[in-house]
Amino acid sequence: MALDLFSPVKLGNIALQNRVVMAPLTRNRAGEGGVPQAMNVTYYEQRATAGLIITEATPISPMAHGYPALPGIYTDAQVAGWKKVTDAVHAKGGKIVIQLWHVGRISHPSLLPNQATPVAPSALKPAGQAFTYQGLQDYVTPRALDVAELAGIVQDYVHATRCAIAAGFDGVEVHAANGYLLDQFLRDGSNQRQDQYGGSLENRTRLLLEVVQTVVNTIGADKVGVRLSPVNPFNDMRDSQPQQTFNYVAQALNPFNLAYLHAVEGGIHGGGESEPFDFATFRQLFNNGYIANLSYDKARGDAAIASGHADAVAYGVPFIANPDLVARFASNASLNAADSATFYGGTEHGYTDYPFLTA
Ligand code: 8OZ
Repeated sequence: MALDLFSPVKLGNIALQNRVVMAPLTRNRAGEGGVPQAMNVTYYEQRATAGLIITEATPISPMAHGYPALPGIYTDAQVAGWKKVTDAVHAKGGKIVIQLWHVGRISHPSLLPNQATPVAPSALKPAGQAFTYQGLQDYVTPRALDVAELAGIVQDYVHATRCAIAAGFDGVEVHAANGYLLDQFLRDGSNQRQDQYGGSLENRTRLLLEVVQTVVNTIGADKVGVRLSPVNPFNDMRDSQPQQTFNYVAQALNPFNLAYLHAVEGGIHGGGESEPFDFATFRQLFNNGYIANLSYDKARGDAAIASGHADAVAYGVPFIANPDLVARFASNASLNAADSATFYGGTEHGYTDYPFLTA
């Protein structure tokens, strides 16, 4: 029989009971100090029947923040808060990895320690506005990171990975997508450095590979995934040759023998039209597990798995509105509609109160 969304699979060391993955979803509902709170535990626990939960993007340090009410993964209190999440998911038989995040230039001084200027590969101000506690405010021109500072950022990923292990996660996903720091280094629209971290593909990929290497050394390659978004223009991103750039990145990740590569296969968050891109070739260049994401429904998810394009499929908006998405797919039930007004920030409403199927 052909494989489908309900076939179990192992991604590295992570055994999934099905291939319906919960995509990382920013929800801006963490407690004081970036500590996951009770409603966050309930939210993830409700979705534990996913084959794998990828948490919301989670800052690895105070300088990695860029939006209100994000959780973090760098203090003891945050670890204790996340431990309640992983315990609840594991008690329901689920698997959960945490997405490690540094926003780079997609931030604002009001969100950073001592009103610091956001950091980036190059001092290029992104078009658009930051979501701050004072409302939307124009992005500022970021400060180009000095080469000597990069080792400190790599160390922040190591610290966050150690915190993730202490918090009981099944692995970590390195967020290198959607216009945040690692993606800002990869794409030449945001990286105009003249040193060994800019210019050639080898140089633009260097920081990502250094991060992946140290994270792999910390937790083991079979518990590490990487997320890329080759043609997502969101956050004022562009690359002059996306296919060449990201084919190179996919191949450069092969030697690590990672658990998986996770790809956003187009543009998201209303960033505009995405460039054409051959995701079939990109996927074939990567030797290990592949999670596909972007507007898949059940039929397209099954087809992507049956054809061998993907090993698993990540669903975002459907998981916001359907905690029991797996059961609904299994019984071909209709899906709850998602309320976009409650995606970012707020209370339990639009977060933990979407109805389950009734038996
Ligand atoms: C939507 C709003 C804020 C952040 C991403 C972490 O796109 C995000 C994000 C999405 O990866």
